[in-house]
Amino acid sequence: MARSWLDYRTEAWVQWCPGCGDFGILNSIHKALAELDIDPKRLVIVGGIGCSSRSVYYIRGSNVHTIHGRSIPVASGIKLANPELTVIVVGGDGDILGIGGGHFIALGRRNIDIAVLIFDNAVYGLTKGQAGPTLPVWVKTKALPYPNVQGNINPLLLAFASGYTFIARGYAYHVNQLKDIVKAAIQHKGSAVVDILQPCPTYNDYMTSEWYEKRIYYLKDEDPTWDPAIRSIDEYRVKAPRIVEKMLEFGDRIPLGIFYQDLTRETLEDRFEKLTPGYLSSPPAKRPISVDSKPLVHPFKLFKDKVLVT
Ligand SMILES: Cc1ncc(C[n+]2csc(CCOP(=O)(O)OP(=O)(O)O)c2C)c(N)n1
Ligand SMILES: [Mg+2]
Repeated sequence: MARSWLDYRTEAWVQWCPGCGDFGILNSIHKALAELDIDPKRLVIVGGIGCSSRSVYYIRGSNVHTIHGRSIPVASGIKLANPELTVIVVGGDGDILGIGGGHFIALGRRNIDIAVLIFDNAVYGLTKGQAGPTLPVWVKTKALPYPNVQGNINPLLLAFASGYTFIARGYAYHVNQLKDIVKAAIQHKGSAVVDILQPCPTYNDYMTSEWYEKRIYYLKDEDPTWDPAIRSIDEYRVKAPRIVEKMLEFGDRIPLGIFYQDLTRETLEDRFEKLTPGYLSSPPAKRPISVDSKPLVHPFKLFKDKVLVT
């Protein structure tokens, strides 16, 4: 029998403030996983540190709660060790774009088949509301003693420049539309990013649900012919200027939906297969590590020449 979204919930008590956008995002992930009928045993959700990263406890899977900003390298190692797993990164704007910014860029360059879901509330929620990397300059939220003096990152353009092959934006309280975007990100073969606009009713009293709901609209509603797919370099040349124009739009109007999906680029897994044929059918996680209780790789011999073993 197909799984329902209820099957992806866990027993853990959800520790978020009333009205937090994280609830909507969590629900859309549950629903996306159910519609894709993903086996929780083959699902790995990796989170960093932050309110949003706690989602790893609220979704059934073989999940990992890592340290601040390091969810992407941990997820990359898991996916490369066993490419059959569905690997999803969850975390906040601070975790993924601030302290983890270098790793975020590296994943785009690699194009590993991982979906990154940014819970973007523009503040450091867990540590009581400091300015996050997506908070616009001169905005003064209630937790800041002075207005924000730093400029903000545009996550979509950063992803585009880094080489992500699927780039989208969703809104936390539009659960069903977000569910469809998350589903497409998981199904995409390559590095996918979804920037999810998320009100933080406790600390961000500027980007509230009213603020967002006055501004957001869907690319497809404005232009029913909108098609983010890139199937050739010629299609890229024709579509890229309009895609970048839409990515730049963030003010009185904020577009949502799938901006870009490059179907032409190979993944790192494909490149590994070219370099070492057999990698995909026999990835590291499936190789024997011992025969007759004797390890095939002896850790001391492995490190013999290194300073690690004296
Ligand atoms: C190395 C390190 N530096 C700083 C912190 C403190 N810290 C914990 S969570 C966090 C930021 C959380 O913001 P975000 O990632 O946007 O998640 P949110 O809570 O808003 O969902 C910070 C700075 C930490 N845990 N580890
Ligand atoms: Mg945040």
